[in-house]
Amino acid sequence: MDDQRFHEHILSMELNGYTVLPKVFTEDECNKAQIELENLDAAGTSLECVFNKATVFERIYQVPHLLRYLRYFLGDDACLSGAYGSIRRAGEGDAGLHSDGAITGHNKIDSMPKGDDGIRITSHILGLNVIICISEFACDNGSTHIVPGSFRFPGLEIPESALQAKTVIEAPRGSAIVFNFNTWHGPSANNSNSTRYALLTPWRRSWVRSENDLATIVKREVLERAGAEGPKIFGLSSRIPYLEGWQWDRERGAPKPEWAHLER
Ligand SMILES: O=C(O)CCC(=O)C(=O)O
Ligand SMILES: [Fe+2]
Repeated sequence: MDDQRFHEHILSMELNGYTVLPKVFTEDECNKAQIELENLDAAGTSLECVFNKATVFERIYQVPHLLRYLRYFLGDDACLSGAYGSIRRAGEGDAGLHSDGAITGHNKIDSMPKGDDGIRITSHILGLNVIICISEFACDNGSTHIVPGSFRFPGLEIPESALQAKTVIEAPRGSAIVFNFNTWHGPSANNSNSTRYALLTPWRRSWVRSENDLATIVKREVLERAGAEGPKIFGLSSRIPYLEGWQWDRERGAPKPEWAHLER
């Protein structure tokens, strides 16, 4: 992606709280991902942490223009926070709107001190959600709907009047919808005859609590294939030491070799 296009996508995030990045997955990767999602579903396997479940899902953190974009807003050590497969079958309904972070922290009622007066943190982008469209997202097949600009709303409830501004995002197969996790969004009704396939891959600043402790969950061979970027992406290099600081290798997120016997 050239610099001009890149900066157009930056502006779109700043103004609207979302953008659609093209060509994140190829046609071939979409075909493979769709088959793998159906296989997992047929086997009754959960669709969480999919990077551990088929190599095509490792692409979610390997696409240079996507990574550049995420790091522009979240920092060079931005972390993957979760990785879910999504299958929305024909006839599934409109799931309404929400903003993310209500379970992990910044938009969780229990975590909001009285002193904040019900005002959530909207001044900076603390997390981005990335929905990789394994199917085309059309206006009638359960695509993500969103209220543009709603990441600025200060409260934990969306104002009633804003609901009229809800729009369905249309996005080509292989593209990624990237949005500020404070933006109000949700899956719309699938009124088509086909299934909507997607990968839901939220990212966070390294010091914001993730949805899963991926540093612990990621399989060793998956981490190895992620190469030099792996420890940042899976949050090893931002891990809280479980030993004293002098015993800890911060970059690897593990005890120093002489304390390897204390590895948990
Ligand atoms: O499936 C969708 O369209 C929305 C998913 C969503 O809300 C999320 O990933 O946080
Ligand atoms: Fe969401």
